[in-house]
Amino acid sequence: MSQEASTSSEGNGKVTRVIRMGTRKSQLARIQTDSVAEKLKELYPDLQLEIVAMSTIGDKILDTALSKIGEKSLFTKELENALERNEVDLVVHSLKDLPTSLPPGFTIGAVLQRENPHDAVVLHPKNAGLTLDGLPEKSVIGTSSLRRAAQLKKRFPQLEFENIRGNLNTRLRKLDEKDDYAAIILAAAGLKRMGWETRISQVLGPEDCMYAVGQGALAIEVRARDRDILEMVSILHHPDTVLRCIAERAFLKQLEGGCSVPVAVYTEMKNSVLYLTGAVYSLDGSDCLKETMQTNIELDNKVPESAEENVHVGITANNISQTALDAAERLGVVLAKILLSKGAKDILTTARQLNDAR
Ligand code: DPM
Repeated sequence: MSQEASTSSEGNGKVTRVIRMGTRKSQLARIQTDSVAEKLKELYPDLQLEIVAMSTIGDKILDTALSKIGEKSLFTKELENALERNEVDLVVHSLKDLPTSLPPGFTIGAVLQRENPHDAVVLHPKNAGLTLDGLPEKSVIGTSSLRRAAQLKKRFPQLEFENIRGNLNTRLRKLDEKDDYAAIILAAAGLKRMGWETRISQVLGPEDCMYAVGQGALAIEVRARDRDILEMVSILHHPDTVLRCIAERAFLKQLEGGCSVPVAVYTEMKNSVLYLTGAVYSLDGSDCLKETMQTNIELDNKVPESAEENVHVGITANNISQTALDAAERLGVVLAKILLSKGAKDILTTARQLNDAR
C-alpha cells in the first residue's frame, strides 16, 4: 500500500485529497483530535478526513514520573515519524507537550483558541466541599508536575505531595478508588474536554499556581514544506492565543527549560498590550524568581518576506502581523534574560540535578 497521502479526482475537476490526522490513543488526545476534525469539516465541507491513532513512548511508560524520563519528545516522536513518512498529514497536540524547538522539517501550523489555562483541584469524594486550605494537615496531593509541586509546597506547607502517573482516566480512578490521595491537580482544560468539569472543586489562580507554557491550547503540527496543509490549517490560528503562547514559549526557550522544569507563566492580552509573568522555582518552591513585563502589540499588515522567516518558537503564522509576532517573542526573551541575570540558571540547574538524583 502506498504511504503517500492519496489524491483522487471526482471527475468534476475538483481534486479531493484525503487528509490523515495523527493522534495519540488516549481518550483526551482523541477528543482533542475529533474537535479539530470537526472544525476543519465546518470550514472545508468537502474535505475527507481520516484519523490514525498510535501509541507513544509517553503512553507506554506509565509508572515513571514524566520529569524523570529523559526523552524530550515523549509524546511526539512516533507521531512525527509518521508525519515524516507521509503516513499522516497533521498531528493534533496539546501545545504544552510540544518542545520549544521542533525537529527540522516540522512546524506548528495552527494554535487554537485557548481553553481555561489554569490548574484545577480534583478532590477525593470524601473531601467534597473542601479547598486546599481546608484539607487536614499532611493530606497527600497527587501530582507529578515539578511546576505544580514547587508552587503548591510553598503556598500550602501543611500538605504533602506525591507523584501520580497515567492518563486522566487512570488518575481519576486512582484518586476515587483508593485512599492514597486527598486530591489531585490537573489542567482545567483537559478536565473540561473530558466532560469532567463537575469534578473541579477549585480553579487555581496565579497567586496559588501559575500555569505551564502553552497550557490549555491545542496545536496542529505539520510538515514545514507542506504549504497546502499549512495554509489550510492556518485559519484555525487564534491571534491572541498565538501571541501569548509565543511569548511563553520564547521565555521557556531562552531559559533552556524543557517540558518538565519548574517554570511557570501567566499571560494576558488587554487593550493591545501583552503581559507576561514568568517564574522559576526550586523543587520545594522556597527559591523563586518572578517578574512581569509587557509590550504593545500592533496588529499591522506587515507580512513576512519569506515563509521561512515567519517561524516563531516553532510556530508558523503567516496570516498574523509579523510585527506583533516579533514583539511577543522579544517579550519572552527579554523577561527570561532578566531572570537569568538574577540567577535563574542556578535555580533550574539545581532543580534538575536534585530531580535526577531522586
Ligand atoms: C506537561 C506537564 C504535564 C503534562 C507538566 C506541567 C502534567 C504532568 C503531570 C508539559 N504535560 O504541567 O507542569 O501532571 O504529571 C498534559 C495534560 C494536558 C496536556 C494533563 C494535565 C491537558 C491540558 C492541556 C500532561 N498535557 O496537565 O493535567 O491541553 O494543556
